Amino acid sequence: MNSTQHTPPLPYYEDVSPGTGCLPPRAWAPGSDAARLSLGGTWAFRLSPTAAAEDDSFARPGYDASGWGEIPVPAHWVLHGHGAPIYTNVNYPFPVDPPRVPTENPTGDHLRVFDLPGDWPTSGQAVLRFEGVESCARVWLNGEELGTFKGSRLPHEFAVAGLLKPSGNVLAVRVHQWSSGSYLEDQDQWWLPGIFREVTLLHRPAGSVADFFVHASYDHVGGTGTLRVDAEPGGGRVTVPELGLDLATGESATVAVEPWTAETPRLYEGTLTTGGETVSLRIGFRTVLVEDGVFKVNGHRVLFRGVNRHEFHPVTGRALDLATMRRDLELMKRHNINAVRTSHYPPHPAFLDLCDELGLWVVDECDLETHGFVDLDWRNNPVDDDRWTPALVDRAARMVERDKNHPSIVMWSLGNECGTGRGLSAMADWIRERDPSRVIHYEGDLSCADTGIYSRMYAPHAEVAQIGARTEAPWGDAALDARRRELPFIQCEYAHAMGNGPGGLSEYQRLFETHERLQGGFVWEWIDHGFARHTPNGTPYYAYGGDFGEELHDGNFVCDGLLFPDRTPSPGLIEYKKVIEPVRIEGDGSGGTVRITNGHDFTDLSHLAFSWRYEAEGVAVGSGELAVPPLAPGESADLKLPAPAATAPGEETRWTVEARLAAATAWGEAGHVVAWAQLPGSAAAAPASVTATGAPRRGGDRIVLGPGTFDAATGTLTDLGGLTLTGPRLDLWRAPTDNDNGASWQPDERYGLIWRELGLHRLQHRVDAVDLADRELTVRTRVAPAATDVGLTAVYQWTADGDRLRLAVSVTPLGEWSCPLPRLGVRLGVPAALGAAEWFGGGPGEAYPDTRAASRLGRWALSVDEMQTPYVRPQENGARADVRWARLTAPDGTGLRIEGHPPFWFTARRWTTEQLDAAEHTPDLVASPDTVWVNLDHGQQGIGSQSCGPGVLEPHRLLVAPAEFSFTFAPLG
Ligand code: IPT
Repeated sequence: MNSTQHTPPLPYYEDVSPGTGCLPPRAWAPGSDAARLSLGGTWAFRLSPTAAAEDDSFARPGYDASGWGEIPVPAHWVLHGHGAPIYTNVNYPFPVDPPRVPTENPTGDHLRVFDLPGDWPTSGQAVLRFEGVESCARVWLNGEELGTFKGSRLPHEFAVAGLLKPSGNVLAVRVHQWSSGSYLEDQDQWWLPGIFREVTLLHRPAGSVADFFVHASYDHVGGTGTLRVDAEPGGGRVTVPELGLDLATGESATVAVEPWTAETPRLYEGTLTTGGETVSLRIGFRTVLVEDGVFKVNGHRVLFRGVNRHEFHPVTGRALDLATMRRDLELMKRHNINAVRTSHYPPHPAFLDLCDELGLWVVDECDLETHGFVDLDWRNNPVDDDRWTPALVDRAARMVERDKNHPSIVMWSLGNECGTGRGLSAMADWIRERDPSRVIHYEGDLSCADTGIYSRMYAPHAEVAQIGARTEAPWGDAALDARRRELPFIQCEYAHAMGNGPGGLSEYQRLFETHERLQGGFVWEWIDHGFARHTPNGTPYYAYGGDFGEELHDGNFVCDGLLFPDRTPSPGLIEYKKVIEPVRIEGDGSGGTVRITNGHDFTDLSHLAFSWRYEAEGVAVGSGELAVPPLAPGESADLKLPAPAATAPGEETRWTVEARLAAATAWGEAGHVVAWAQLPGSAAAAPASVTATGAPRRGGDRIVLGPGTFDAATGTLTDLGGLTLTGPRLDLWRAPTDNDNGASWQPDERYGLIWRELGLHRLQHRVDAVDLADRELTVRTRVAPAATDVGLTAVYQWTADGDRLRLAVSVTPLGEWSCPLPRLGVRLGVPAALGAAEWFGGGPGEAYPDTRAASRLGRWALSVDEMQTPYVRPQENGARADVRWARLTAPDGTGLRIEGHPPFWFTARRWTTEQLDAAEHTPDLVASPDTVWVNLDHGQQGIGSQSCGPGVLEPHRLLVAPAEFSFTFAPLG
């Protein structure tokens, strides 16, 4: 520590100790029959600008707080009109001088007067429990100081029996936003001070359970479970009626059981009874171990289809209600997610109960991150300074002791992004000693000296492939390198879901399914942390970093989830669901067979019902059930599809095969689609060509060709059969996505910046010739940005038959291009009345070259407004893949039909790309009263994951090359 200018001792909120006066940590026991009193509700509240602005007289009984404000508990005061949230990712929002914090240290005094219920037991002890307070609390009851604590997302308890009165108890809590603990809580999220989890008074009867540890293992060979419940004090009894068990604490028994897995979350109800208390137990039998370099549960390799979950609600921040927690888990299960890393702190304990119940593998992570030291070359990093070790071990112990009885937890994670240090080893040693039954995880130390699994974040595909083959480049000490090479591998973070994306999921999944060592990963992250706000005129939007006047912030990097802030699934989640589906349905349509493979780790397929549909031009012409045998995990079967129904010649057909839940589960309704695939049927006949029958005629400043009218000087289409158009012309620009822009630490290929630098958002179109020939109109142009000699020639060749216009575009690059293009196609404007879209192609949601697994060929109808994806920071969105034809119509049926040869990317929006690019929040997007802007693209650049991870894989880059594509336009109505 390099702190200067202070005379010890430091005040409690700045000293490195974890606190004073707290009881030892113990197991979370929601199922206790001992009396409890919730102290949640409305408290008196006063905010001070510094830690010492007010004395502690408010804690004394009789203090008059009538002049104070109010605050709900649990809550963050910055979300209740007192101060404001701050968002920083890596940076500490205060000078780094551990363990000192700024003098300006918002301090919230909380006051609550409560009575004991009439039936509150008079004997025994009582405990005051805090589930979570950010970041440091000092607590008094009836004027007596109980102590202080840090460790925001960890529980703390005080013994209070002697202080309680039947009525008029005064509970006073002083909370400091900044403390030495803040140095250990530099997670990438909003800084949100307050008492944000419950406060409860717990009766502790004489002879109650001080702590208990359920050991419930599973022997997959014998099919038996072994149960032993250790408790303090001893002498209690454990019953599990369903298993006929009645044991003394500390005694073990082995009986036939059904194991707990994330796929089959089998829990047995039990009780632990001591002289004074009965605690209900929910016991799941399972055994976790690393064997032969593979992470196994119950003897089987597990593949993590995971997400990183921060606790977040767009209104209440990290004060989450039970319904929101359950909603998160239902959404995960419905999207085939089977694992959650509790980034980067232990979640509300009830969340883990729900994980046990619904079935998720959990990596429980300690409340620890010191990332802000990275730019200081890790100088004074608390995890490498022995003075902090007690605080670190205290955090580990509070996590493990609270959460140790959850079968869902299979790994303990020491924390996130702390560099390396002896403090981490001390935590790992403590955990290993206390609970050897789980694997220890930490990503930040490549040596893996303290861990049982090799974990990385955002490793590129090629490197993951090497790791899968255990041929990664050697690193560090030879013995440790050899040890690490024997470990299983996960990506604790990958596929950065910021804005549009992530791209490249399919390629990762293929690797995970190929190499035994690669046991999946956890997408970063579950939900966008955008706060619900309104503009002055009442338009809702989501706020991100910088929107609260923070002087240092990281903008919309806080919005990088698979869910929008309101928990609507983003296209990224739909894509992830498809990519990780636990059943593979494959076939090329030839031979009328489909191959079904069970990709579950534990269950057979008997819980799924399979069906097929045969579609012509996106319209079902036949459907039925498909009998699939109850394949065991890893097994495949080739099944015959019925003879296809006859369809009209030239119609494009597809098989769609779906696997649905046969019966409702705790998280999904019967019929919920778990997996699906499309198999090709017959291909479309060659497109009906437009026989050029019309001849272009020039008249004044107009040229008329078939149903089209063109500007004679520029060759631009201005009218089609009475529809006023802003004619199609070459377009290369897209509003850069967060993944296009890339992260500041990405050295190159930040194409969003490169494109802008090159000027692709300000292309100039020089018209070189407007040539009329016998049956065609040819417009030759050179398209290029100012100040450079690179560009493209675009030749537009127009032909017409009676009522259709065909446009063939031919593009030739000029000069030395050094980057791929954002998009390549044409943009046109159509009347704003054409607000309804229908298309035959990929849908229903958006897709890009490397995010298109979930796009299915069909006939889709959405309004233009519904085609927009409301990324919190507006950016390119809404393209539909593989579109054969699209119609845009007005309510009166007039409109435009567009057919593409080859199929195209279809985008329609009520603002221009330039407006989309300029927007910072969704209300900045103002619909044009005149125009719907339509992009018809021959190519799109992939999305990648470069807002934190690797960029677009080679095959998904839109390289600059000669291209030819065509569209047929027909007026409707
Ligand atoms: C990684 C962090 O662990 C995570 O908390 C989050 O910040 C994520 O990045 C980006 O959203 S660290 C990164 C520098 C690799």
